[in-house]
Amino acid sequence: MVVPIIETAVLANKFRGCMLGSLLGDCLGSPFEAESGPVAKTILQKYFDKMEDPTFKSPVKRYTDDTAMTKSVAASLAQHGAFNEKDMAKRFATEYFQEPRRGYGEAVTRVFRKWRESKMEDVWKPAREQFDGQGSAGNGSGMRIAPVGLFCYRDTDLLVETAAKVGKLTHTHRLGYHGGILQALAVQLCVVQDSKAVVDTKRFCDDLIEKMSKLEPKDEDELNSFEQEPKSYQIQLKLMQKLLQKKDVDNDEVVEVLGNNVLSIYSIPTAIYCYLRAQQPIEFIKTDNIFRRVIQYAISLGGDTDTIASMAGALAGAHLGADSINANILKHCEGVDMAVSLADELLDAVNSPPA
Ligand code: F2R
Ligand code: MG
Ligand code: MG
Repeated sequence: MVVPIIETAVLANKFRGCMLGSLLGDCLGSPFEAESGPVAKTILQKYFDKMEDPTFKSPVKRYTDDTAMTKSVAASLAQHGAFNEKDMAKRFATEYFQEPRRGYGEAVTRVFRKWRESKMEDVWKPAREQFDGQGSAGNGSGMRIAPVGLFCYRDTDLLVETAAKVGKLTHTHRLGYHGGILQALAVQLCVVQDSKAVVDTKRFCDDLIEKMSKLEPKDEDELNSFEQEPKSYQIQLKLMQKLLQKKDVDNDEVVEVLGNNVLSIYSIPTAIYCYLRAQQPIEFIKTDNIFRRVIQYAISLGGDTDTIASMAGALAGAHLGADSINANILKHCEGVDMAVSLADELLDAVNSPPA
């Protein structure tokens, strides 16, 4: 991919947009996480209208594990100027033991405990032992990966390598860490996308399909070798392209085709779809603000709402920049200053790599 030269101010706006998008999706989506069935569209419309109303007051919406882990990835990359497995693992564990009630996945906390018990002797081992040696295929790999897409936006090979390592610290199932790579690649595409230009959704998907084809097994048998989840990201991306071409796709169909649960394969392509679909008006979402539309649409699908909205929000923010976010919404979310600082620190690290 030929990376265009992006003005520093534009890039800073995109980095902040991405980190804020990830945070806002998490904070605004978490009250609806795991609700059975899709979220009522009228309730959601009122929820967002109120958040945008400058006179509306409500307790600050707390972020969850998605942001706690994103924070660690960003801080570690910014401080070391490169991936450092022990430092990142330590940050994940420290965050968890300080605030265990941020809604972490059930299995991933075993990794944190094993790191602590073994004093980080082998940081890779606990993840390999998850799910009887299968490894986790949860979307924890994708929910925290946005900083890698930012940090490596100029170098696709480094991005793939770094996202794989960040993922494999906790998620060694192919569909787990490949999902993280896919989301990081999508963030990269959004960073280099002109914020004023209309997104070519077909090209966006084709680009991701081509990159994933270099990583995913070629052999059908190997693709189907996992007992439970035989799909590939290339298949999901092709299904997404079909959905994007169709008129009047309702939420049930999106969930049926792409999924909305905690597994990477059934949520990371869904988040990318939400970002792409919401570039155009959506009948039940009354707003002209594309950033809001992406997050509101992602939450409307139900299921793993904090994580799908967080990943979709990271893409929207990386594309449109922090300027596109309504300042009143920001006031309702915990961690806004932290997200902005981390975005700035990441950009400094990108601009001044270690000698
Ligand atoms: N945990 C949650 N939500 C639960 C409800 C939270 C509630 N609001 C509260 O506060 O109490 N959300 C968070 O978890 C997801 C990310 O999870 P992660 O980091 O991937 O963790 P884990 O434990 O590795 O995987 C999650 C689940 O996926 C299934 N799974 C994974 N690999 C599997 C495999 N190989 N075979 C079968 N199942 C597998 C398991 O059910 C895991 O528990 C995000 O939604 C985040 O927001
Ligand atoms: Mg969460
Ligand atoms: Mg979640």
